[in-house]
Amino acid sequence: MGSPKLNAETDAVLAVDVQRGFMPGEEPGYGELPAPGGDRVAAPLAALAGHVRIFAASGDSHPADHSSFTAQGGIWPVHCVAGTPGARLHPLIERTLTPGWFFAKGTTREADAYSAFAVTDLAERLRQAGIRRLLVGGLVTNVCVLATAMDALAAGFEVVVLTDACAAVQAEGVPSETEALAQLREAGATLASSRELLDG
Ligand code: VGL
Ligand code: ZN
Repeated sequence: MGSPKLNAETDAVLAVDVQRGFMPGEEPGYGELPAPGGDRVAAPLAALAGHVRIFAASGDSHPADHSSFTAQGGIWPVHCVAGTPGARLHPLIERTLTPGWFFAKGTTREADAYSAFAVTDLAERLRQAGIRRLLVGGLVTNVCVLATAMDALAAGFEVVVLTDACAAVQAEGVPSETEALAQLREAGATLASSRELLDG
């Protein structure tokens, strides 16, 4: 297992779906499918930005009749529809993102894509950039962070899951946050807080 010490050359941050729709709040777009504490994950992610070369982000960008929505027989309320406020990244992530490193997913009606690797060239891009380890956080721990971090491990990257930069939802048919983190640890991810990394 790699030490949690930061390496500016070979580490990248991957902010998974830090979008208004997954955060509690009253303003436009917030509260569609809110993870309690979801508005608190942006700051610890952004705090790592000065220590890595690449700050990548993914986001749900669903059509209005996406198959994962309850009206279509799916399990989720309408969330993160492309072009609506709910799909926008948290402003801090928007400002911190490395230009060209945003990856949209869930863009077609039929296919859900919980993992940021599923329908993108993210793995290729990271390899070409010489990235070996991903510092992963975002929303939500037990769905898209889980799927993304699992795929990152399967693709051969080292993975640190940032425990203070994740938030979960409770829903039927998805693992609890505790189960999700246990799965990730068993698959080879390191669990650490952004503080631990920064204090290195
Ligand atoms: C997510 C539920 C539905 C996520 C996306 O980003 O974790 N969760 N779509
Ligand atoms: Zn979604």
